[in-house]
Amino acid sequence: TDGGEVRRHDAIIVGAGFSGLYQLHLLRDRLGLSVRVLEAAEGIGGTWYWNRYPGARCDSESYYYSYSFSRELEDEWEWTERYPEHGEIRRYLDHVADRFDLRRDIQLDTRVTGASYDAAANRWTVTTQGGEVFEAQFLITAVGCLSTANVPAIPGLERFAGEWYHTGRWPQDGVDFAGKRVGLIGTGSTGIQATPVLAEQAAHLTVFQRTANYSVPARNGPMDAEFKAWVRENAAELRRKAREATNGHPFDISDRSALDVSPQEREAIYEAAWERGGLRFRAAFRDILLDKDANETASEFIRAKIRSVVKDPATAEALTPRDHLFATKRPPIDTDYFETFNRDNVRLVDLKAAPIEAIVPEGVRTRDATYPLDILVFATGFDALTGPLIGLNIRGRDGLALSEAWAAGPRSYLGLQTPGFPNLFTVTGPGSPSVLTNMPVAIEQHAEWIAHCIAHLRENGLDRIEATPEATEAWVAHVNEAASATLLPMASSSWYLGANVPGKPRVFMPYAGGMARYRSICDRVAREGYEGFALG
Ligand code: NA7
Repeated sequence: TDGGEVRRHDAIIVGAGFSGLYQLHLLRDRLGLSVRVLEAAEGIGGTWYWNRYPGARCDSESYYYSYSFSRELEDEWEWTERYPEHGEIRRYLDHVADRFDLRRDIQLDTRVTGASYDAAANRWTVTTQGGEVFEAQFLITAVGCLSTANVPAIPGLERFAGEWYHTGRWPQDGVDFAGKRVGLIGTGSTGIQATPVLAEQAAHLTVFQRTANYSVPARNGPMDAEFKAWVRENAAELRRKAREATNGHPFDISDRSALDVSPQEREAIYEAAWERGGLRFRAAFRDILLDKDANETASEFIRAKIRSVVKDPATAEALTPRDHLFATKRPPIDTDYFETFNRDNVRLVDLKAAPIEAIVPEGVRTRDATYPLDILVFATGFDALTGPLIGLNIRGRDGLALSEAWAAGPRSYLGLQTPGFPNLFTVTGPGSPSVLTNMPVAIEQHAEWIAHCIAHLRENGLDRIEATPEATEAWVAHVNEAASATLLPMASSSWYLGANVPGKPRVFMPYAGGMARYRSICDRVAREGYEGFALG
């Protein structure tokens, strides 16, 4: 503030999405701490505040992409569709904020620009764009994993005469595509969700594809009365399954190998999985992400589906993924994605055949053509996991910058703490299973672990917790080993590896050992007096 006033709290939480809301509730209402949440956006919702592009919805199913900590909350909220749309998720989070009276401790429109640790005082000083200064013993980042937009540096963008948008920073009031020639760059989960909706809304859509992708039908639809009743009856069991699952989803993964069945049986199993749709397609066999030959059967099944849906053979061929195996990059799910390329007003441009050279005032120029456009949409992803954290300009002991500590890739203990940064907790940080999991399950586990940890410190008259370098080295090695036990590191261009951002170190960032295993490791660490952490 102008008067140089410093606001003091026990804890500062950065971000008011799924993580920040629950962390506030736990620290304030269960532990009785003084807490302030600082949020850059003008509303609650975190990632879901910004992702409002046409077709934006969650790939986890609504009845388990939600909090499980309050039975009453669960009972009073009704989802309308199998997969929640962005607006419905925001309404849910707004409801949570009201219901638990969270808003009075959340400061919106407040972008954190720096945070530094003073060892003598054992305090974090947090500064904001508006010039405010906060001090707290604990700093908790709840900034999401896919929240720093990646807009590729294509020459000429500043001279584009039309409008352009990144999907992860979508205007609050939406964009009017009626009558427009629209270009979409990117065919990850986002581009694949947006394509069919843009094709409906725009006069013409050009999809610029660098890498063809696999996608499985979501089979979205309304939650009918029968399904709602089934969810209510089985709520406790579904939550238990989600908590105990390797990926935070309450469905069973088959215990059969794709290679142990006859080709006919395999085809029938994949057909049934294709009909059920969504992320559970992967559950058809246990070894799709573990064995290359097993995976190839799933990859080939989807390639055949693409050929059977897309009528123009050249377009079908260009849409057929060959550079990576199914689900080694985050697998999209869709509503009529491949079907959309049968429309008269949709064109696919294969950038492997002719890369983008520049953006020109009238549109996008590739090596062999110029495509005139009124609106350009970047569905080009995010500086995942580390981007939002490094963007906070965090400095720990002796002025050590997080960007320096992580110069060769993120190094955390359990994804929760980094040596040199005492009392800093990173919810769903790199090294945690977050992005490989149904996110709310990972978030609840992290927020609860952090709350227990802070309670432990206070009960024992301790002020400080910091990951040791040795435990961190061991965890980084374990994260690598867990990834290597799967096919995931094989997709050399995935954002799991940081490969989508030029100059970013190539390190497999999430923990691929499974949510259940991760949870038991975290529980054991806590039980054994916070093994691997120095307490003081
Ligand atoms: P992704 O999955 O990172 O996808 C980004 C897409 O944009 C992908 O197809 C990229 O092609 C493409 N891309 C990125 N940069 C360029 C340039 N310079 N030129 C052309 N094409 C480019 O991001 P999403 O937003 O779809 O999904 C992120 C996560 O959000 C998703 O996994 C869910 O967890 C939710 P590439 O494959 O790199 O060749």
